[in-house]
Amino acid sequence: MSTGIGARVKRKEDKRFITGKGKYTDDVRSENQAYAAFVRSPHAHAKIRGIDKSAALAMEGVIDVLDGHQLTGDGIGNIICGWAITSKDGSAMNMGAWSALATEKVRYVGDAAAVVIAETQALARIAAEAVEVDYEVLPAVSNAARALENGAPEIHDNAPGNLIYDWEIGEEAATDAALSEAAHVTEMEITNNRLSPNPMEPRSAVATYDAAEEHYTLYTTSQNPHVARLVLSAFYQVAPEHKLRVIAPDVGGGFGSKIYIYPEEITCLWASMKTNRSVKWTSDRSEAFITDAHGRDHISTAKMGFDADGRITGFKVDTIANFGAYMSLFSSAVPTYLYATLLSGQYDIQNIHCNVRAVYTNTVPVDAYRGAGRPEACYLIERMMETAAREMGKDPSELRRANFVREFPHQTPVIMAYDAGDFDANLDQAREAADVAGFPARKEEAAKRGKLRGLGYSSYIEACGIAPSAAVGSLGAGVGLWESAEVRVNPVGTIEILTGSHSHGQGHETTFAQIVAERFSIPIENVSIVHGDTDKVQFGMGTYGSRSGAVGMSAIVKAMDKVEAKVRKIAAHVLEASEDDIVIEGGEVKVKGTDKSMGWHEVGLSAYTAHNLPPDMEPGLKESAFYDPANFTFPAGTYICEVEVDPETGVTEIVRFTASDDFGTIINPMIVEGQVHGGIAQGIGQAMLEQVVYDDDGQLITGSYMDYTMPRAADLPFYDVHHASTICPNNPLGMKGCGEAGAIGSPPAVINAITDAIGSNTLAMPATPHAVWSALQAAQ
Ligand code: MCN
Repeated sequence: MSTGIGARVKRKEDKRFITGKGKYTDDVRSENQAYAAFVRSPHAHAKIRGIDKSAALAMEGVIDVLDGHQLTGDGIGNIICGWAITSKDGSAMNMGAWSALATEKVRYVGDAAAVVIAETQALARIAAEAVEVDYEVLPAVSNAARALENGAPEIHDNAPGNLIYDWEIGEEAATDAALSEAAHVTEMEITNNRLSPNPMEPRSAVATYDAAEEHYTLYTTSQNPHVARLVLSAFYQVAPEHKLRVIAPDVGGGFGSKIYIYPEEITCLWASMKTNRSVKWTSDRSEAFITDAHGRDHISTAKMGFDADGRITGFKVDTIANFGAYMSLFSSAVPTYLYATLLSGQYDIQNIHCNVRAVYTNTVPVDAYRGAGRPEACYLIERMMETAAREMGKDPSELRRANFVREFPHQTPVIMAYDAGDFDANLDQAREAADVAGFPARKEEAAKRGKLRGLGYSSYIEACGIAPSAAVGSLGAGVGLWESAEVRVNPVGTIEILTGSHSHGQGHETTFAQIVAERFSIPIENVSIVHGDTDKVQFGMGTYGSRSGAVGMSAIVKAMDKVEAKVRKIAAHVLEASEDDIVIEGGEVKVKGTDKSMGWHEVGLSAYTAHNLPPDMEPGLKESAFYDPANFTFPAGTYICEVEVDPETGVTEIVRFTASDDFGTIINPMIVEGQVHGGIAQGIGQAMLEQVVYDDDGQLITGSYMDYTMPRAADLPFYDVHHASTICPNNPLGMKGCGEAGAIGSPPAVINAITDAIGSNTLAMPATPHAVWSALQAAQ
């Protein structure tokens, strides 16, 4: 059975996961293990007048209680946002100081004022309750629009009016002119609900300081251990880079929330030095709700103009983005370069303008969550398209088709240059599979049963890969977004791949091995993937933005090119042939058209024995490469959702969900389908169930699964997933990312379907039964 590109190889890593043998951060137990518990603010906004540690310190087994003044006093730097955004007036963004432990003020419920280090986790938690923080409670604000109003409580001194930046993209005057001349203008106010990421494994950190070596080791639930090490040393001065090893072992999901460097890791590292103990902290679910970066939370108004033929003439958007109490690592890029640059959707729109105001509120920091900016853009465009079609009395799929980009490369007015795609093919395939032609009959039949049936489309495009480095650098990114790989062929011919990507559910140990096994014609069992350890892997930018396929695997291909070149030289020398005549197939390295050959393992052995190598060749067979892509990749597709609503209760069932995606070359269709399923599940969660709710004073109402509704199997339909691919011209495998597409494309399809069913367009996410029922009542 083939295990190469296109094969549905079962995930190699699943043996250890499904037998309970995965090794996660919380499984790490160091000698001398102590435990951290944070003293978290119950107030959304308060001054710290003082901290009384005496009762906690008096408890037997409490090692120390540390506070923010001690942390900053030891020179630990503030947490930073790594992407500089410049406001339209040329001013720099207003980044408020964020100390891992608060010093003067706490700014959200959950902000840590101190940490207890104790012999057991239970004791640390009990002692944290005994730490008395004297708070002077201040007025708070949780809603981003309200935070911009005159007189709203100000959260950071250097951010007047709570404004972080006021940024724009596109031509405003030209867009206004296009809208004023339009035959039809669709206007909407659209909110994108705030979400909590909820990976299966909560965050955790185990920090160990070795005083003799002046060296730190950090096990952490990270999607990008090298970036963590870089930021921890370069910006937070926790330890010099060469004295800090960061290991992200098995990580049970992240969805973006484990990209960032949080206060807890910084504090554990510093506390391990202070106490000379190994310090472990593991979040529980309640703590995750008040500390893991949230996602989305946009309030937008949008206008889309059309000519008499239904061609879009202009698109204008004004967005307020809630950033929470502090600027997290990538937060500034999310509602700007990952959002507004995608506002052209799949459509040829000549005039686009988008204004974004980023705002502080007394809530958990907001950053990238599966899709990061692109779901917000897609939701806006695709709700507008469906609404415009209804207003103009056009078929929603035909309105989309009338505006599709058909020539590539296509330069949008908002930076992105789409490289390849066939949007008609995805729409056709989805319509066919969803049996759109049979929908009227199904609707009629449902009506006989007293049910309202609706159908909604979403034709999404997204950008992943987030590169090239020079381009993102010019837009304000603090890091390059290339990837690295090392291919180590061992003397016996087995291969280890050291990659800077990090797998936390995406199946890299399988897909990465597939391309190597195919290239060198060896069994997939003979390839292992090494990732997640700064002492083992050369460097890496990690996994987010669905970049590991398009960027991480491209680095592997580049390194394999170098290995192959050396293999050819060795084989040509040993077999006395020309390099051009060497072929690698069937586990052998052969001379084309002859019976001369060497086993793959013999080439490996020759490279290491070095008894008979070409003159001047270095022994060994391992090569590394850094790959910096020429462009983003642009996955795209059409999703069609069909729902049935019970008008008596508002209960909505998704009866059919059809996807047609374009992910370029597909390495493993089974893994890709799994990614699409997971993404759609999260998109349906956003559309119908999930929402982080704060009250006006910044108290979190949805602090547990009693109030925050995660989708369960019974809430989800069977997915009908198809592919109609175009090859990405900008990477050697022709791949486009698939990890976020489902979460990006699905929410508007669901809401478009429900609003179609109930005949009312005033429905916001999440479309709970109560929301749907209320919208129905209002429409009657
Ligand atoms: N793949 C493929 N063919 C393609 C594209 C991808 O076979 N044309 C394979 C890749 O080789 C990889 C997987 O599909 O095994 C996902 O690849 P890619 O789209 O490059 O995404 P990444 O590996 O970079 O993963 C990141 C992406 C993101 S940004 C989020 S958020 C997300 C997601 O992946 N978080 C996840 N999927 C997740 N899945 C799990 N289980 N857990 C998470 O936290």
